[in-house]
Formats: sequence, C-alpha cells, structure tokens
Amino acid sequence: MKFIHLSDLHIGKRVNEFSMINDQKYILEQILNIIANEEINAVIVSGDVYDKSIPAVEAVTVFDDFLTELATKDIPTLIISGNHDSPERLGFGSKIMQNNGVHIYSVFDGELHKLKIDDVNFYMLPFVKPIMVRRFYPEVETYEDAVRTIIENTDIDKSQKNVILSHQFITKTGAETMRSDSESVSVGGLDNIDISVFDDFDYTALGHIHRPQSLSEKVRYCGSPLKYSFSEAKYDKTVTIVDADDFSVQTIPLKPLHDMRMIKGSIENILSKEVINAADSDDYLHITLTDKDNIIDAMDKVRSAYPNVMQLEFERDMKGNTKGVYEATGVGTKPDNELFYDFYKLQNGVEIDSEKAELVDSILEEVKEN
Ligand SMILES: [Mn+2]
Repeated sequence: MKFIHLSDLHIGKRVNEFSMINDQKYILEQILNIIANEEINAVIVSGDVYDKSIPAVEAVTVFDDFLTELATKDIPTLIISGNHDSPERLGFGSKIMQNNGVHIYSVFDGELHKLKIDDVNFYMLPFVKPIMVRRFYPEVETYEDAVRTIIENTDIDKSQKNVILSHQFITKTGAETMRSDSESVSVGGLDNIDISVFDDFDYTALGHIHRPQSLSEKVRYCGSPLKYSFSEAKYDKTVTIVDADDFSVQTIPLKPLHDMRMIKGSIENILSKEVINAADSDDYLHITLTDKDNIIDAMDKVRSAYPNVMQLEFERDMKGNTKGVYEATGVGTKPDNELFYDFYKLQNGVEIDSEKAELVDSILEEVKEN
C-alpha cells in the first residue's frame, strides 16, 4: 500500500498581503491528480491545515472540496492539527466524517489514537504543548517529555508496521533542521524534540517545517506544498509518497500557479524584454533595484511588467548608504582621523560627534606613539 504525506497547507494564508487561495486551490487539484495517477491508498495531512485558528469561509470551502473529492474516491484521509489550527474547530464533525473515511484527530485527549489501514498502523499525534499533556501526565515539563511520555504510554506492537503523524520541531544532534521564514518560531526556542522519540516507528510523517527534508531514513518533513516566503524561493516543492512495503520514499515535484522568485538588476535591465520573457512575469517577485539614482514611481514601473511584485527594494537602502558615499576619498592626503570620520559617516549615515571624535584622536595618538 502507498500513502501520500502532506503537511502545512496553510489554507487561507496571505503572503505579503497577497491571498494564496487560488494558488492553494490549484495545488490541491494537482495533488488530487497525483493521488489518482500514483494509485495512492491513503492521504496523510500532518498539521497546519489552515493558516489561522479561525479560517476564512473561502479557506474552509477549499479544504471541504479537497476532502469531499477524496471521500468520493474512497481514499481514507488522516489529519492531525498543527500549531496554526484551532484543535476544536478543525475537529468539528470529525466523528460523523469518520464514516466517510475522513479521520481528523485534533484535540489531544490523553491517548495516542491508532487507525489501521491495510497492514499499517497509523498513530495520530496532534500538535501538543507540555501544558496540554500535563493534564494527563503531571510530571511532563518540556516538549520532548510530552511527546516521549505519550509514546511510552502507548502499546506499540513492533512486529507490525507502524507510522506516526506528528507536528513538532524535531532535531537531530549533529545536523541542522532547515527552517524558513514562514514558520512561526516559538519564543525561547525550547520547542525542539530529539528524533529518538520516534525510534519505534517505521516511518514518521512530520509537519511544521516548510522545507522538505529527511532527518533520517524513516523520519521526514514533507514540507509545505507552496512557497510561503522568499527564504524558500530557491527550493522547489514536492509531495512525498511512501510505499509501506519497504517504507521507501519517493518525491514528486509540484508546479505552482505562480512561482516565488527573487530578481535583481537595474530598472532598465529588469524591464528589458529578455528579462521579462525569461520566466512567467505573473510570478510572485522580490525585486532588488541596483540603480544608484532615485527612480520616480519605481513600484508602478515594475508592476506594469510584473503585476505580482510583492517586495521592491533598493540595494543602496539595504546597505544603509547615503547617495554618493561609496568610496574613501583623499587616502594618503587626509589625516588618519579625518579618514576615520568619513568611515564613521559611511557606516552610520551621520557625522561623528565631538566626544567620539576626541576618543578616536586620542587612540590614534597612542598608536602612533607606540
Ligand atoms: Mn506550518
């Protein structure tokens, strides 16, 4: 049997004030086609179905259509909540939907729920915080304690095939879990859990991190189906398909309605036919202009060629430079302290004050004396 591993749909998300709803509808239709073509037997969604705890009507409609299509085709769908979902709202109607093969487990009730499909046991762990688990296991302090305790108190028959769905921040000593800007990071960074908590499972279907990556041969983040920040611009999205015979993993690339790209150049270069026609000009873009002079109505100009510019930036602003101050002048003729004042102005955008100037002067004198 084969299952498809999805997570972090974030339906209803807005990226830089652009609604992603049409992009999400488009990508979910593509995923439905993959499910049909690959003869997938079960669908897993490892959390962050919605972007907001109270999703917009259009977001609920998009997900409803997706689930209805799967239920019509008799493909069981397993869903856990992520940190963005409201557990109670996502779980609405879940008992009724079970009869149609839609299994939503979003509110942690003290137990790790199991669902058997063919010869595979799927354990469903909704996103948990220590405080949610402490109700059942008062000794739990950290995120890792929480997940470890839940699994330790579950009877897992290791002679069978076991898969777990989880939406947490999993790390492995000696390797870095690659994050991106579109995930919400918990304050203090104490949410990480060591990969060893999942040692008993043949496959761990993770959600939460948006960049697809395997932490080990059997522990994997499938990533979000769309790029949700420019930090992901370089990394194309995929879906993960797992064959439960041997738990081998296959990825299939996704083609978004609009790609997210970063381009850089002078306005003349950016608006040249060659550059406009080099890729889809409807893509979501971050444009960096390298021009040294001011450009009047720069956003209007670039939008005339690229309607979906999300961010426009001037390279010189990024360096914090004021126009014209790019190189030191008078090296060899100016006294050292004046060169330092110029350097200070270049770095900070303001003149050095007299107190700091005196300090610089005295340090330079001391250096010369020695
Ligand atoms: Mn997420």
